[in-house]
Amino acid sequence: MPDPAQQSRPCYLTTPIYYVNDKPHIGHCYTTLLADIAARFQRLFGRDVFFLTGTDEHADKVVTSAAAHNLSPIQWADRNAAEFEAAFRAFGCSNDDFVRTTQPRHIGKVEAYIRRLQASGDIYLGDYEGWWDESQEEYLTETVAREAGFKSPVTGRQLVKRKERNYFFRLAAYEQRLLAHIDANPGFIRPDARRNEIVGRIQQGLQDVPVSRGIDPSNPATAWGIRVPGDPSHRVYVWIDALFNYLSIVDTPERRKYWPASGHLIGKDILWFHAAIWPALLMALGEPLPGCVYAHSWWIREGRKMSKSLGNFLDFPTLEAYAAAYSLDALRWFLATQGPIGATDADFAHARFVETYNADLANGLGNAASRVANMIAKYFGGAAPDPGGVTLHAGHDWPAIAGAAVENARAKVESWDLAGALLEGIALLRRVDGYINATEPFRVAKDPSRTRELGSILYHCAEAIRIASLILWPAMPAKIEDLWGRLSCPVRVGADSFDSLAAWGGLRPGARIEKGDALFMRADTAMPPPTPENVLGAPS
Ligand code: ME8
Repeated sequence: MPDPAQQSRPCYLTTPIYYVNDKPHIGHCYTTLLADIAARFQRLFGRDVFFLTGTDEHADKVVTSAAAHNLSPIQWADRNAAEFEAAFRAFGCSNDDFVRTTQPRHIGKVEAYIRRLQASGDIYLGDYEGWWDESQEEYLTETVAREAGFKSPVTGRQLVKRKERNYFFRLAAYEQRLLAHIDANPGFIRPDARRNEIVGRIQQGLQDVPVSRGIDPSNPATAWGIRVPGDPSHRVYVWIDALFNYLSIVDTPERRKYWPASGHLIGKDILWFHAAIWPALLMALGEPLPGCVYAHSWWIREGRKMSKSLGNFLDFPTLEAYAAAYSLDALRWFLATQGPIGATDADFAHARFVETYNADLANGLGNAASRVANMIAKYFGGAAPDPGGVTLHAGHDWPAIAGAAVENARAKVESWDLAGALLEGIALLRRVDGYINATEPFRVAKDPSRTRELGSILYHCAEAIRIASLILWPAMPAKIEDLWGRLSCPVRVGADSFDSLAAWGGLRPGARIEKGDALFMRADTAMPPPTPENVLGAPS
């Protein structure tokens, strides 16, 4: 059972805020989708959820790409932030707010945090010389730079030696407290492999980090950012500005209850900022720390790393083509269950997509739902039969089987195994298939003296499908809400108690069970991958 104290606390989930110099692609959609699924699970479980995503707008590369498009940075940011918002909406993401770091509500808070840190002495003015990674806009320590051959560990670009007068954050002072926190809270950095990486790096020793950039009055491009309070010749370094979004947006009287965040979902590229610098900043501000920083791995494509130089990023129009051809929920399902949620990368290969689609959705969920609805239509005129009066078949104690699936799913959500939680729903449907094969209701139907037994078998199937559907809903809300309509058991997420929804026996005997169209048509494995150009010819 989940911890009741934890369950009654509000739940706050975040994604990285994305740079607006880029267009949305599979990476952005994936992290936001995972957060959406976690948020939907928690709402279903009855928690008060706040789910935040947004855009990071004060980067130097935003100034550069705006200029290349003959736009001012804010015009360029407006245009691309709108694209991110639209993409996440099209992806069915249920975020409660969308932060942009150029919004006054964020800027005012960042200024206040910096002032507090200046007053406490955690931020001070000093000189810095170090290895600058231009592509990531970050300084690397001498050790890290040397180990990486003086090239960016992320992009491979040559590092440059740079010296500047800057404001610094006393990161070094937090070394022991950070290690103690990570040690005392094993779930703070996940998965485990990522925690070990961070602990190793902190143990190598921490240096204070620059948190501002100088403004060159002769170069207006250097003025893009939030001014350091009390010193108009400096702006807040984009990473510090960006990290503060997690706090600034809930730092209001109505939303304070959401802090500290339950989970920051991110990609592994930005773990250091989230698992070392951010918690140290929070310690310096006297704020409680988030429950978990979860860093997933990479999507690759057809076995190859995706990169801008290879030009093979799975972009949003291609994802839309998949959604148009196979349904949005099928795409969400594939990304959520076959993605790089753990410590290893995952391949977006078209053949793998079709295989998963057919196995889990067309032959799994779709087939189980239509088989059972068809038999209820044929033998019981479309009304849910009566469950009672028949001994359950050996090995098929349905209330126990369904109850275990629900509890396993709930425990997996709590330990951030979202893919594992969703797959509990599919495993339950496979049990339904196995039960149909074992009990052969189509044969039982031939013997009029066995009608009660037939009704009991089909009731148990339909009820197990209903319970499986609860576990599948966070990934496939539209298809599952359609299914709930067909089973005459609509769910008011958040308002209905999850325990009663998931309890065996929720399906009312006599309820109308509609056949409807196939939820998922079987896909032809020979069809080429959908693209924005060919999508009209794709299956279904
Ligand atoms: O880093 N596979 O923004 P960003 C999976 N603004 N996920 C991927 C991916 C891939 N191949 N490529 C990118 C920034 N991502 C900062 C963050 S937060 C305070 C500031 C995802 O636009 C992944 O979540 O470069 C990664 O962390 C994020 O995109 C980086 O987005």
